Amino acid sequence: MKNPKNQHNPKLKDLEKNTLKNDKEAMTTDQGLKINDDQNSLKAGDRGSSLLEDFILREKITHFDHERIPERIVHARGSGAHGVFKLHTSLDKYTKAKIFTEVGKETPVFTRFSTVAGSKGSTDLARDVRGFAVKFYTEEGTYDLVGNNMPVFFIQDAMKFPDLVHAVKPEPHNEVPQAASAHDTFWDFISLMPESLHMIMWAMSDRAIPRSLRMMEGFGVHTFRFINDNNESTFVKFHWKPKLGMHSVVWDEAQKISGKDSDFHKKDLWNAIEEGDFPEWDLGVQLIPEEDEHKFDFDLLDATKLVPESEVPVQLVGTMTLNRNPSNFFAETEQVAFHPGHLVPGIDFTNDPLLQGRLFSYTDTQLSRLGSPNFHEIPINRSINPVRNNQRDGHMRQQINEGASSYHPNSIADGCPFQAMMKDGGFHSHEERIDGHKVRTRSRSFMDHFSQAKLFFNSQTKTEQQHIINALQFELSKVSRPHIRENMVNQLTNINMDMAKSVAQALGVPVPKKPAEPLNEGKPADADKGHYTPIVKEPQTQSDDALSIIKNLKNATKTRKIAFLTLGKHDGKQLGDLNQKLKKAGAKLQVVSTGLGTLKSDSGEEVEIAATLFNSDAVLFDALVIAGGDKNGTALLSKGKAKEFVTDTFNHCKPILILSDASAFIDELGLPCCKGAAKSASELFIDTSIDGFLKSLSKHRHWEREELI
Ligand code: HDD
Repeated sequence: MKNPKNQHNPKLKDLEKNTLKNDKEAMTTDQGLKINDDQNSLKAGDRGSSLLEDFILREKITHFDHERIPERIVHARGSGAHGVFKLHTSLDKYTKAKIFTEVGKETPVFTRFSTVAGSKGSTDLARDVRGFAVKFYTEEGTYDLVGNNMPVFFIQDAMKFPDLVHAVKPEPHNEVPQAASAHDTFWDFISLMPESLHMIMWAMSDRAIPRSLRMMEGFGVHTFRFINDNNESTFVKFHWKPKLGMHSVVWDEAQKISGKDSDFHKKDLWNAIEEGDFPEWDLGVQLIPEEDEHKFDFDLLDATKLVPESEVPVQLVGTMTLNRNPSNFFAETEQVAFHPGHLVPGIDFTNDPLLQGRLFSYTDTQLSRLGSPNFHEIPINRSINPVRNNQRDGHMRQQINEGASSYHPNSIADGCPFQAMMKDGGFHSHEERIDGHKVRTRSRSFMDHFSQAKLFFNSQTKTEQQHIINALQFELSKVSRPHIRENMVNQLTNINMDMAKSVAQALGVPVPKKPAEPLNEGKPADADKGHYTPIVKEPQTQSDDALSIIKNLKNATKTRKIAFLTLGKHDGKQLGDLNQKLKKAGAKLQVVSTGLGTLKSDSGEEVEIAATLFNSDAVLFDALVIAGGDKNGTALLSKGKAKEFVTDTFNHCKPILILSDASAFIDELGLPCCKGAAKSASELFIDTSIDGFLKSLSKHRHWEREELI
C-alpha cells in the first residue's frame, strides 16, 4: 500500500538506494552483461554434454546453491512491516532519548513478529510465545526494543537459555514435533525448573494463540533504565497495547488453521496493511523511581516477574503505526538483525542476568546467520545516522573509508572521527556502584517461583482459567513418560490445587491431595540447599484485570472477517443492509458458496463469491451469516461441508446470524449439544437480527456456549 505520508520517512528514503525495479529492462548477468538465452545451457552439440565454459549457467547455479542462510536459532518464522512511532507525551523528566522527548516526532520503525520454537516454514498458529521486536531508526543511532507478547520469561539467567531452547525444539533423535511444546523434553525441563511456572501459565493461556499479530500486546520484558539529562536513572518497563484490543482463537481452531492456512498471521498482517487498515499500538511505560527498587515483593531484576499494572500504572506516551509492507522478504524481514544492546543515549540496562546474557548472544548469532561483522551495513540494518569509526574490512564490506587513519587517537586525521561529548549525544554508560564478591550464584530474592503464577491464574475469567487447564491437559497428554506428567502436576499444586487436580484427572496420574514439595533441579551441584529452596508464598497483589484478555475487550468489530454463506437466491435487500452496517463498523463481509464466480439474489442483484466451501474454511473467519430467502438456509445444510462450516463456527463460540428460518435451520443442523432436540436460537447464542449480530461481533465470542459443548 502506497502511503503518501511515507515520502518523508528517512529510513524508507535510505532503503531506496538499494531497491531495484526491473520494468522494461533487459536481463543481465551479475556483471551487467545482457543475457540473450536464459533457457538453455551451452552444449557440445544440441544433444551434447554441457560445457564448463558456460559462465552464465555456472553463475546462475552457483548463486542458487548459496541462496539459503541459517535460519534464526529461535524466532525463525517471522513477519515484518515498516512504520512510524509518534510521541504524544514527553518523558524528558526521565530520559534524554529524543524518541521519547520530542512530542510529535515521527521515528521510522521496522517491526518483526515471530513464533519462537518453529522452523522458518512452520505454522503461524503454533501454541507459542510471539516475538515482538521493534527497530527504531533514530537520528541518535538505531534503538531496538526486542520483546515478546508476554511480559515474563521462562528462565531467570541466560545460562539456561540453550537448555530451554534444546528442550522445546524438536527432539534431537527424531526431529519431532515441529513448532510444538507438547512433548517429553520440554515438559521434563519445565517440571524440574519451577522458575518457569509463571511463564508456563502465560504460554498455556490464550495469549499463546493470538487471532492476529495486530491483536496482541507486546512487552520489553526486562526492567530497563531511563537516564535523564542530569544522569538520574528511573527503572522502566515497556508495554505495547494494540488499538484493536486483544483477541485469541481457541485451541481446536488454532490446530485447524494450521492445516487450512499455515500462513494465516502472515497474510492477515500483510493484507491489513495493503488494505489501509494500518495496525497500531500505543507504547506505554511503567516508571519506577530508583529508591523504590526494593519496595516490591519480587526482584525487579527477575525476568520471571511482572510489575502489576494495579501497583504501577502504565502511562501511554505514543503510538506505533505499521503502514508499509516490505518490498522483499529476504532483504528486509529475514536479514533484519535485532539486539537488545542497540541503545541510544537516555536508555540503559539493568543487571537482570537474563538481559546481560542477551547482550552477548545477539551480535554473536548474527555472525553465523548473516556471515560477517558487517551485518550492520545491510540496508535494513543500516543506521540513518552515518556510521563513522575505526572498524575496518571483513567479509562483504560496503563502506569505502577514505584516508590513511583507521585508529584513534590520531594526528594525521585531526583526531577524527572524534569522541562525542555527552552534551553532544555521546553515549555514557550509567554509573552504578557495584560492591560484592565474584560469585556464580542466584540471589535468594529470585526464589519465589509461584506467587505470580498464582496472580496470573487468579486474574483470569473462569473461561480463561478453563482454557489454561485444557491446554495443560492437551500438552501433558502428549508426554509419553508418566513420571514427567506426575512431576508437572506436582509443580501445579503450588499454583492452584483445583487446576492441578483437573489436570491430573485427565492424565491418569495420581490426583494430588495437598501441595507438593516443589522439585528444583535448577541449582548448582554444591549449592546450599536452603538458598535454592523455592519460596512458596501468596502474591502481594492477588488479582490484576490487566492480565486477562476477556476483561480487556475493546473496539472489537474493526477488520473482522465475516462469511456470508449462500447458495444464491438469498434475500438481496438483507445482504445490502447487512453489508452497509458491517462496513460502517469496519468489518468485512465475504460471500462463501460452493464454487467461485457470481451468484444472484432473489431480486436479481449479482454478488461476487470470494471463497468456496472447499478452498476456505470456517476457521479462517471471525463470524458467520446464514442468508435468508427461498429456503436458502436449510438448503445449505444438504451440503456436508456447509454443515461442518456452521458447526465449527458454533463450537469455536463465534457469532452466528441466521437470516432465514432460524428454528428450522437449527433443527436441520442437529448440533451435538442439542442432543437431537432443537434449542432456540437465543439459548444457543445465535443472533437473528443484524443489530444483535453487531453486538455479538464486538464481543468476539460467545464463551457461554462452551458450557453447551
Ligand atoms: Fe532472544 C531472537 C526476544 C531471551 C538469544 N529474541 C529473539 C527475537 C526476539 C527475542 C523477539 C527475534 C528477533 C527478530 O525478529 O529477529 N529473547 C527475547 C526475549 C527474551 C529473550 C523477550 C527474554 C526476555 N534470547 C533470550 C536469551 C538469549 C536469546 C536469554 C540468549 C542468551 N534471541 C536470542 C538469539 C536470537 C534471538 C539466539 C535468535 C535470532 C537473533 O537472536 O537474532 O540471539
